[in-house]
Amino acid sequence: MIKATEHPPVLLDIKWDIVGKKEAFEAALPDRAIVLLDEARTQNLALDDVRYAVVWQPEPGLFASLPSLEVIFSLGAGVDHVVRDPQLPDVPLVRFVDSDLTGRMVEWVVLQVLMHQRRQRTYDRQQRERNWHEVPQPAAHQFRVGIMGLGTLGQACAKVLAALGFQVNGWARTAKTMDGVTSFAGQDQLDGFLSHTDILVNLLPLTEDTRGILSRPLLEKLARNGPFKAPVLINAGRGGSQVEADIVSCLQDGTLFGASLDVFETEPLPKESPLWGFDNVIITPHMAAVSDPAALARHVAKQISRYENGQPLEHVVDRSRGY
Ligand code: NDP
Ligand code: OXD
Repeated sequence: MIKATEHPPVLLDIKWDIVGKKEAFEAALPDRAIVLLDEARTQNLALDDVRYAVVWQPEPGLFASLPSLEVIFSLGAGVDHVVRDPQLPDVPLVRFVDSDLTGRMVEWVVLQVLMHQRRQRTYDRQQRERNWHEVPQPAAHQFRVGIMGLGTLGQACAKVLAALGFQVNGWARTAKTMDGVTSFAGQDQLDGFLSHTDILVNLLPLTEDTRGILSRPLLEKLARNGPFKAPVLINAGRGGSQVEADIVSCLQDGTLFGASLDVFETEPLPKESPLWGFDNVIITPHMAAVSDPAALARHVAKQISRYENGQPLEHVVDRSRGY
């Protein structure tokens, strides 16, 4: 039986890295039962009175088995893993927006930009070879960083990169006004944005419009007159936006100078992927910005409190746009 409390229980369907998550939710929501889906299944608990579910990659059809569901919370900023359910009920879907997550993404993106700009991979190799050799070092202001997706995360990265002296451009569906950042918007301005980009950072959500967008035709439109004479691709958005066969061939034929990839078409990245083998490709295991359990639990508790007190929920996904 689910522990009886005055308040409806919260269901956690978090498949990976469960450590500490249930405890964090119990601390943030001390007056209600926190139920893990796996526990509910093994103990045959009825989920009829679950009104809130916090999910990561829920199995299709899960929501249809929760008759009292009122709000869905995504464990992450992205919601592609939720909206793909054909039986998704018509209830608000709240994504995770939080300064902790944003800060982590800024760290990862800035680190990757600097790793390429400062030629760190070359120095790593030279260190292994005990080789004392300085390579040409263009300054930040000589690079044009183009950020695709100028939302919560893209804007935060843009600010820090601009403060470091990079020329920063951003592309989104709608135009933005940001100090020190040139805004490009919509399909009409995509080619202009790409032709002014030496380092491309993808922070787009995965939707039907952005699936497969990082393909050879797009990569060939990036600038080839920057400091490295070929562009760098950095992707922390979603693997579904990249066509990995194209990225591999662009790395092989010099269309791309290098890449940093945190997300992949298939995760974990299969051992046989050629992407593992490039000197100037940095691979990380979808960890650019992990959701801190305590920050996530505080966010969910705050939104439940707003909802139950008649205030509007924040960070609700626009289902027609898919993000
Ligand atoms: P936001 O919703 O705040 O921003 C999305 C941005 O993408 C907006 O600027 C939006 O434009 C733009 N956009 C969406 N669709 C299009 C399109 N078709 N054409 C042009 N621009 C488009 O999302 P966040 O910044 O919070 O997060 C972005 C993504 O980052 C997440 O969806 C997730 O996939 C990924 N992510 C990855 C993590 C990791 O660890 N690797 C961690 C967290 C997030 P507009 O502003 O005009 O609406
Ligand atoms: C997210 C992620 O969407 O971690 O937050 O990928």
